[in-house]
Amino acid sequence: MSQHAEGQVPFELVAQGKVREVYAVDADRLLLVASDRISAYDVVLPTPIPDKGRVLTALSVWWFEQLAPVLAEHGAGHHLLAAGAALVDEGVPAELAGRSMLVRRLEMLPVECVARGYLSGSGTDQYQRTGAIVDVPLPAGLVEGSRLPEPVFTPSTKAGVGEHDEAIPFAGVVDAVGAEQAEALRALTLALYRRGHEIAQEAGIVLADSKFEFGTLPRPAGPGARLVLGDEVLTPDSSRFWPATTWSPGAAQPSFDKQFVRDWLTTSGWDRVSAPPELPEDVVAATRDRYVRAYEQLTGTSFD
Ligand code: Q0N
Repeated sequence: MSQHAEGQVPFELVAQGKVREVYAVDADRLLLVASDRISAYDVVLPTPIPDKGRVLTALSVWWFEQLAPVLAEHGAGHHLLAAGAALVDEGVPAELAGRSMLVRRLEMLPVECVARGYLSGSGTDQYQRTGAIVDVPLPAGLVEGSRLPEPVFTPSTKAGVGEHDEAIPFAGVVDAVGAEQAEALRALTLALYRRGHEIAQEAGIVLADSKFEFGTLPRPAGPGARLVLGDEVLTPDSSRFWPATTWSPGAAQPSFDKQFVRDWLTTSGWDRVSAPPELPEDVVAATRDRYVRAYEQLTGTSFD
């Protein structure tokens, strides 16, 4: 099981994340390749999770289909052109095709569009300090894991590799993309989150929050350009998935996918500074099972 796609892809690497790579196919198209790598506590672990890249790719593809009506209602689109076995015809090696998406090349907007329906993580930290998430005030009495009265748009800057995204006020989005585009991003982000939450809830998963990235098509560009949803969507790597059965505000919620990894790392003696240890095979197997279950629970179809 190879973790890195580099060297197997007959295209130029144009961007790289902790667990994914982006390749240039031609002037109009990119290939997004998801690896089997997993990160925890901000570092990539040395042990791959078999099939993670294929599961998250299949899940993103499924979500793009589910969300297409929401996008259309907002006069927007998504970047997905093709995925999976169909990509072999495009020159993608068969070993990579299942964890790859062929997408339209966009001009990406320089903001991360975050929607939160529950208080968690950095949102809780900010709330405890200020009663708000940047410029979005929240009612008193919320705790880690609380459902918010309404989902909120809490955009952030795109951090470089090794840095953390920094929450910004809505005015920062206006500065970056203009008032009209900023309003459209907020409305679309919240609409996508609401629909995603509704679908996940039916499958017994709490979609606590999610991060979306948007771009515009290079040609029409300028103010009022049509928004296009990019990146991966509503995967456990871009969103917090919690099991609905154990949701209980007041303490950290168990992660649907990564809890076995976090629990094992916590008891392993790893100091979170040194190189992380290899995961034992039972933790790998249980984690793979969680990704497959997330896919199967959400889509109602088996993963093969
Ligand atoms: C792009 N990123 C940052 C994969 C995702 N459709 C697109 N057109 C042009 N650029 C991009 C996309 C997309 N998606 C987005 N980098 C390039 C997010 N990356 C980080 C690494 O993993």
